Amino acid sequence: IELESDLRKAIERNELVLHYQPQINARQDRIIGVEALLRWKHAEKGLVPPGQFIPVAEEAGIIGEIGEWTMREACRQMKQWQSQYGWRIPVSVNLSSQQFLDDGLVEQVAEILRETELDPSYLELEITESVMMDASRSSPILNELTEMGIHLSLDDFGTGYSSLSYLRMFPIERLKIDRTFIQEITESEDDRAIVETIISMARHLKMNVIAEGVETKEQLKLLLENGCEDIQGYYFSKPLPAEELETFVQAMR
Ligand code: G
Ligand code: G
Ligand code: NA
Ligand code: MN
Repeated sequence: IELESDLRKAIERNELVLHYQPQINARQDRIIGVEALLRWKHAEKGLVPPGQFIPVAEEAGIIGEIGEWTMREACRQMKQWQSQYGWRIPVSVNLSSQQFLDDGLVEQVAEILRETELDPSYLELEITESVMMDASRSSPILNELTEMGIHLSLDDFGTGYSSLSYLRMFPIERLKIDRTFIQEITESEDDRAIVETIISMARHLKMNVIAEGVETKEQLKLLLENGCEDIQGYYFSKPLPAEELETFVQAMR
């Protein structure tokens, strides 16, 4: 309850910040995007992890407001990087499935893009399988977003309960293999089989695929051998404050 009332004030108190985790094409050693990840710098409690406060925000019905702030800030920051450094990489923003229940998500995204002057092709929205399960609601929204020129990826892929047939029904361009499958990929034959199957399926469906939570050289090697070149994980970098991401990107080029 305390967390909830504090969270309501977090935006106006400027306590929310975004960190950015690089996404790397490991074959070309090139940065292909960044994922914006929300952080809350609570005045007394210090850094509160999103795993703790996002569920609170969802239950309290304020995830919409927080999500709007996040999207605006990510777009503003990416536009600034483009103007200042000429970066040409997209930013990925996580969407809570609750943000689909509010009317006006499409208009909100359009408004933010107009306001920040970010080209829609530099925005990727990450949805989860739960969004696709409410197909009659989500389908038109996802189609409209795609028609605006925004990209869609499916986050935490493999952990939900959705049917694979949804992959054909929705304009999803990229699968993000959940890090729980990557974690033991070198020890567990089962996990390796699952990951190989996801990569192969993505290829056949002409979708992009990225592995999340890659931490070791051995994991990276296995993924490359199986044709997954796009990598997000501590092996390359943890999520970084904006300034540190600038240093990271300059060092890579
Ligand atoms: O960055 P970290 O591993 O601490 O994130 C924990 C969880 O919080 C992840 O599941 C991530 O998707 C979620 N998360 C982080 N930032 C956002 C955000 O801006 N919006 C939503 N809906 N979830 C987020
Ligand atoms: O649910 P989602 O995929 O949005 O969550 C991304 C979260 O995963 C981020 O909070 C980020 O901090 C975390 N993460 C990213 N890379 C790694 C990694 O290599 N190992 C672990 N344990 N967590 C990671
Ligand atoms: Na994500
Ligand atoms: Mn994920």
